[in-house]
Amino acid sequence: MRIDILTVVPDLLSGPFDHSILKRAKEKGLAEIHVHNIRDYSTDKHKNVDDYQYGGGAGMVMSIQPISDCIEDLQKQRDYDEIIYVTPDGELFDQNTANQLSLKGNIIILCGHYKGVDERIRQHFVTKEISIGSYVLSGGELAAAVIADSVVRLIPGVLNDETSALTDSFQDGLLSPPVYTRPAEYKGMKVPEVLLSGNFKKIEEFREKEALRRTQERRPDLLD
Ligand code: 6GU
Repeated sequence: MRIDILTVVPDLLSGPFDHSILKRAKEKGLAEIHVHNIRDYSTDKHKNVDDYQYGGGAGMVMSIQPISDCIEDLQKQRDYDEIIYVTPDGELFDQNTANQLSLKGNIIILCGHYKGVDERIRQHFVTKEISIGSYVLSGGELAAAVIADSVVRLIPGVLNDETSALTDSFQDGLLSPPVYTRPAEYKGMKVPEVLLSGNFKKIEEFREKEALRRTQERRPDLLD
């Protein structure tokens, strides 16, 4: 899978993909992530990427020229399955969307800044608009990193057995049960007896019950 991220702040995306699971995905050749500076595509003499909005009002709008040139340049090199614009008014991102995106070959993620991008970009290029939650970030970069992380780890071969995505919270519609490691007792705090019992049927029952209890307590909306 190849992910191209378009941004005016590429520095914000230089760190997140160089560690642990995402790094391994790149090393194994399972995922490629390319970050493009939209400013490099500006034909403006000052390399501007934004301008005042028509009709007046506070806040700058990202201009159509550098973004459309960048997208068209990429499209000349390969076909894209999805051109995603990350924006607070997009559809809410969830595990289901992550699963779907992990099946794609090439995707573009466009990060907005300021008041957002010229609407014509959204109408003529963007195929999907995603928000990562009901709060406002100063730009789409952190949202793009969240999406790329959650999608890449689902690509077959990226995770090993220990980190298998199948037992993640949400993957079965439930939150994960609690986990413990050694020691069995620490300053009087004990690990639940059943987990030490070696009785795998009982252990599985405990985990299912706890996952359900947690979901009921914390995220009853997931059970609807
Ligand atoms: Cl995708 N972008 C911005 N700027 N803020 C957000 C968001 C995206 N998702 C939630 N808040």
